[in-house]
Amino acid sequence: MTEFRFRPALIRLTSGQPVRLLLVNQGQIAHQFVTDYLRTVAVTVVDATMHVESSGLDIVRLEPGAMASIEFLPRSKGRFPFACTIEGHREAGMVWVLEVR
Ligand SMILES: [Cu+2]
Repeated sequence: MTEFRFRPALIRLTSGQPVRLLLVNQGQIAHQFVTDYLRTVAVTVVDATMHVESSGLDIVRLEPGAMASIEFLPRSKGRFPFACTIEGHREAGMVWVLEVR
């Protein structure tokens, strides 16, 4: 994450294969996204201050310089768009797509 991009803007996963996404905010301000896809999926979140196993994840927010990993097993197939939900960031191009095949 940076101003105002997600890189890569497209992440391809295979259904049934566990993944770990490493998120890094390389920008100067906070960024976040709402994780509709993970709302009802078992997720492990690890960052500098916590290691949490959860039955679902609503939002990921990273302060500047922060890093977090999220581990989950993708099941639902399709193309799932995400955007930074801080005001104006989506409009500035801060979007990405999760593609699960
Ligand atoms: Cu943002």
